Amino acid sequence: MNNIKEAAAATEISEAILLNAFRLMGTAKAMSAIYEANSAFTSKYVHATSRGHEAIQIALGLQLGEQDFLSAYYRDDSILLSIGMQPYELMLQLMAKRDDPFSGGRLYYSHPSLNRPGMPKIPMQSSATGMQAIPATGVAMGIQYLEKQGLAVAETGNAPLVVCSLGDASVTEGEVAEAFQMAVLKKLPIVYLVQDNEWDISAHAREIRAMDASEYAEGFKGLEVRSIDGTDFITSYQTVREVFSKVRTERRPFLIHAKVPLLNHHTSGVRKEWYRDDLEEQQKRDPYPKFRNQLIDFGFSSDQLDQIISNCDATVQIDYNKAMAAEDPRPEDLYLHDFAPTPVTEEKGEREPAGKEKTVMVDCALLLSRN
Ligand SMILES: Cc1ncc(C[n+]2csc(CCOP(=O)(O)OP(=O)(O)O)c2C)c(N)n1
Ligand SMILES: [Mg+2]
Repeated sequence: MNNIKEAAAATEISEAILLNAFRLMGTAKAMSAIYEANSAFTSKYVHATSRGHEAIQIALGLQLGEQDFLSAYYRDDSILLSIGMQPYELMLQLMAKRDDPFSGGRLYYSHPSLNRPGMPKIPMQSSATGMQAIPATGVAMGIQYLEKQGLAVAETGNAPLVVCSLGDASVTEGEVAEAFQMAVLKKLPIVYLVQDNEWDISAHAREIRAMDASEYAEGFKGLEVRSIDGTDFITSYQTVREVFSKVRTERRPFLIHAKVPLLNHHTSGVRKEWYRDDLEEQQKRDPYPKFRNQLIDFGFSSDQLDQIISNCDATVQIDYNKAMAAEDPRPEDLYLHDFAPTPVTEEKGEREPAGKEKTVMVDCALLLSRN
């Protein structure tokens, strides 16, 4: 690749990032394909993949830093790959293996929790949809508290943010409304990423909601929205770059509404053919050929891209075999990782408001009801 075209340069996304994103997209696609090809084995372990959602997920994952916090949901395996997790590591969780880095083989695929240097921090994720919204918003409130108290001083322009990733259907939940409310009230440094594939397992958007996430967000004054084609890597990367930069400097919430197709089964527990009549139409929106064509237009050669894809396929096959052979949890592991030790064992610092007498919350409530 010597003469990358002006069109590519105009995106202000480097060649290295474009090719890395393509490699990640090829990896996610190869993982989905190998799980499907071995479904008699893999479907014993409930899992969902990001097939169809890869472009927005990779665009976002590549721009998270180690200062950030991520609440990813079960469909976010491309986000996990793009923060640097290896296919082998994700497969360890798929197959409930002992060395699964997220949960030691206890939780389903793509249920991450991570505190690893160089990567965003991931609080443990629930399988219950939408339940990440309030804790993730709480993390953003924690960041704001540390900044207000002068307990955390961030590098200018690179202050931490929280990403809370949600499916379109989960946004209809009350939990999510509460989280949005607090984010706009307190102007928290959080980005809600809503991946809108129009499906809520087998219920279509027209059966479960009267509006989409961007229309809904209009009711939350101060929640700025970007509604985009989440299958377009370039648009997705540029939107995430702009939004992250604003949140890192202006410290206020955003919502990115990314429209995507769902190209795989909802999870391994159901078959899309049973209830969907939009498969052909959604297939046309596959982000992978779209990105490949863009790269060809930019001047990358098809040989170079094909080479990347065959490396992805080979790596994924090797990792799959390695994960199959990895050790299962041992019975005694049941007693490990109950609670993480906390460094905070006593109260220090100034309570708010300063100088006031300490009062237990229940006493405050009793006092109120008496008066
Ligand atoms: C609180 C809760 N209700 C219902 C379910 C069952 N459930 C699992 S996934 C899902 C659909 C979620 O759709 P969406 O949020 O759009 O995400 P998608 O799977 O389409 O990416 C439902 C209803 C659940 N896990 N948790
Ligand atoms: Mg959905």
